[in-house]
Amino acid sequence: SEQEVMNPFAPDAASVASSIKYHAEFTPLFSPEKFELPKAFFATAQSVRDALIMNWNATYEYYNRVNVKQAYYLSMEFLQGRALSNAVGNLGLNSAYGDALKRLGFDLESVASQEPDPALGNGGLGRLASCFLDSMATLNYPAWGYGLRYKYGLFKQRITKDGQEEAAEDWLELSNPWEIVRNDVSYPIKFYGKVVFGSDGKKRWIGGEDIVAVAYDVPIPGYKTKTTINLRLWSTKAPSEDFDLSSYNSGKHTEAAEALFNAEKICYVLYPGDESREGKTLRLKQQYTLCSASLQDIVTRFETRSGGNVNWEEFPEKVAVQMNDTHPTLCIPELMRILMDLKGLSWEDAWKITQRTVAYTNHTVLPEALEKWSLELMEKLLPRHVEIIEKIDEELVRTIVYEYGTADHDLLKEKLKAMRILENVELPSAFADVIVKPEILPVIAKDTIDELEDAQTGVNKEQEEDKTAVEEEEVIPEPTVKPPGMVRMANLAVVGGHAVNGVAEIHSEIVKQDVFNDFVQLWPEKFQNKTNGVTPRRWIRFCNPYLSDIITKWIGTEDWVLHTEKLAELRKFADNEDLQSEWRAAKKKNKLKVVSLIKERTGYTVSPDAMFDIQIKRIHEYKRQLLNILGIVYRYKKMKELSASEREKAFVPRVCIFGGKAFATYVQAKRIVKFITDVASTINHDPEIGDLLKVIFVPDYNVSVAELLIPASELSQHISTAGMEASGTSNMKFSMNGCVLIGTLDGANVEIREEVGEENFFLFGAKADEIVKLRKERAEGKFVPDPTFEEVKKFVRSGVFGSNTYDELIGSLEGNEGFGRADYFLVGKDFPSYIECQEKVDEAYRDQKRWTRMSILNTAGSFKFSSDRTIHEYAKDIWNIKQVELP
Ligand code: DL6
Repeated sequence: SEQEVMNPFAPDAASVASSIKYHAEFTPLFSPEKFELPKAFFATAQSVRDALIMNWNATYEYYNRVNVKQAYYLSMEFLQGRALSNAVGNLGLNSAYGDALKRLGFDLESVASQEPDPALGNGGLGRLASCFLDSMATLNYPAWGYGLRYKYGLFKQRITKDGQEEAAEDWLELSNPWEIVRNDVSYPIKFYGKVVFGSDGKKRWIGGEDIVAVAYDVPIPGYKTKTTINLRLWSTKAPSEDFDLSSYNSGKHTEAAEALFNAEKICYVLYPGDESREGKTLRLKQQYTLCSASLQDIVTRFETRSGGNVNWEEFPEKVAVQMNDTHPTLCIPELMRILMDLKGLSWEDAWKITQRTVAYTNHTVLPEALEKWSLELMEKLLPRHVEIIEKIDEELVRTIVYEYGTADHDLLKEKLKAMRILENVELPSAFADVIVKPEILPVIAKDTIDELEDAQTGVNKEQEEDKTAVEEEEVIPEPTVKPPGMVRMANLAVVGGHAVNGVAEIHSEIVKQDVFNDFVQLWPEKFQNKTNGVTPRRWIRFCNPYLSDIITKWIGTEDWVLHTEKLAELRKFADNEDLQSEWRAAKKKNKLKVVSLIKERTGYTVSPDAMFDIQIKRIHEYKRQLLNILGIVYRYKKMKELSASEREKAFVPRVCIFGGKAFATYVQAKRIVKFITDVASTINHDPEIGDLLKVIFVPDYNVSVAELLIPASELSQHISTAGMEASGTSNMKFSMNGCVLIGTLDGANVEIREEVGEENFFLFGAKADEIVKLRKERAEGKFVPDPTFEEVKKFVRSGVFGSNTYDELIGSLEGNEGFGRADYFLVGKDFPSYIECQEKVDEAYRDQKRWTRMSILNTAGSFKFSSDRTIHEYAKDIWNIKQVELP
């Protein structure tokens, strides 16, 4: 390949083959007599890792030597996907490895398909983190990722006659060839215990439960660069002395190992069920482990790089910490604790340093997803951190009162209610100090003074007054249950960081106008937009080699992989018949691969000549898989009403493909999965319909499945209720791969449509600024459903998909008693415009020239959505780090 020609040090096939054979023999993991595919994968991966280790060490040494400012991306999720093809591709060693494996009797693709797909993430947020790592390495930014090494990834999904079933995903079963355990990099992590004053008058957190976090490093190679950065994942274990040998010897084997299990279980699973108190405690332990281990590591590196000359004020000039959502927000009190309690800094200095170091990305506006922790639980588990959070809250209250003290009482109350970090917690008693200094606060609202005084004395005047009234009237009041105190992590993240960003333009606007509007008024300069992106290496170059070759041929260079703006050059060939027929041929080859995947995973045979219409993402009501499947049901009903010849004339043949996991305890999402599979089994077995319509639910959707489906897609669905999808990233991947999108004006759809052109995007549905009004109308019974919607619901209830009448599912669209909010996601409202839009899709697809042009213009217009662009923006606007190329 072009790259191998450029790289005179690239090993040849013979030396690669001998390195693979060496590993098969000397680091085998399998018995010696056989050399089959699984062993070939491990030996190949180990051989690639050898090549990475040199660059990895060189990168680390260089950063140390020049003491660069480094960014650290902290995330509870990294959805890495398979690493072999990506590493071989980034190193430019495809032909060397391809040929070497051929000599050994294998082919690279089958060997690569042996790799377990590490699912240390849930969906878009984790996959974004992994795309970012690829871009950081590729662009030579000094940056690392920090996460947790979960023993079990996101569950394995099985589809049975009852719907989704979950099973443990033991991705480490055969070991992980990419990771290196650093036994010399471990940190103590403490839980519980108490806070005392040391003899020096400083606070000390003592006692409690101690565990150890150990570093497992994974190399992240950049594309066409030596830079290989690090993803450090923490695993937890008990200190070795915690194994109780005497209990063990006395036959109490389980008790003897209890401490070991308690420590190890912290990193067992991604997203442990957190309905129970135990589940919540475990999740909080996970979050704290990530923050504490990573910050201890970062601080140690800063000290080492400073030599004997540590100047803490320089910390933010050497370190940037990005918190991926609120999950790592404990970074803020943890950095404060380390700086004050362990390094002896004052509160003021520690606070300045912390704020300048840390930044926060918001990934959702769904109120139920904005994390809150019980204050009581946090106080038990992390007593010192709660003290620090209380003080941050107190300082925030001071700022709010100062800012709004002269305004009307209600406004001040509202601000305190919306902005405080602590919820349902009385105002800090220290406020009395402020109150008695009217020169600081010109006028303070009377209510606030009352509240502040009450907080001090523990008496509430209104209650006192009420009590008197009650006594007079001799009415016994209902006992009121005080809501529990909570810690609002998003508010803490906004207050403690120097930057807050949303992930698409429309989302960042909603963040500013709505979710954090009160904070925007105080600190407008903190708020930014960083539209997400995806790596063009994994998401076109490697997953779609057929299309990549065509792009390279027509643009005349492979540079577009690094400079995606070159994709725009395809625009001028959009109507060229030669390009069009090559383009269609590539799509067809990718579709054929999916035909095999579908056969293998579901047993169904589908036609590669039908339109491939795909919706793959987590199953969630706001993403509206229900709208898609009801649209399919409607289509099916219309087909059944026609004669065979009319049917064929009226409809474009389609294979409608779904993929995605429903969170194990999300009942409604699981109902949707069940409904899709029920509809599929009726339609797919209907002999009258044949290839005109097939519905496929691909089980166990993951990154590797996406890498097959996206290149084969022709239409993809991004149909969330407007305002609810922060960005979406699969929309970007589809568009890059020449897929036309049908969608609402939501998340990154808005920007994609702008870039690819309105005529190359199928738009429907209500707009974000109409949603509140529409919901209100819906709730007040003013909504008149379209007859098509009534018709489709009636059809579902008629028993055509089995005996189930789907009362809960269809009921949720109607707000019947017991079925929750009336169609909160506005499926009924958007249904007619969705159906109409789907008719336009059919019409466009019938004209293959027009469709291919739309497809080419999607790829050409997708260049903005490279994560390289996003990472340049973070580096410049938030992290203030510079590209450093290795000598
Ligand atoms: O920013 C990455 C990704 C967005 O593309 C999705 O729109 C958004 O839903 C997702 N957010 C989360 C956060 N948790 N929740 N819910 O996964 O982030």
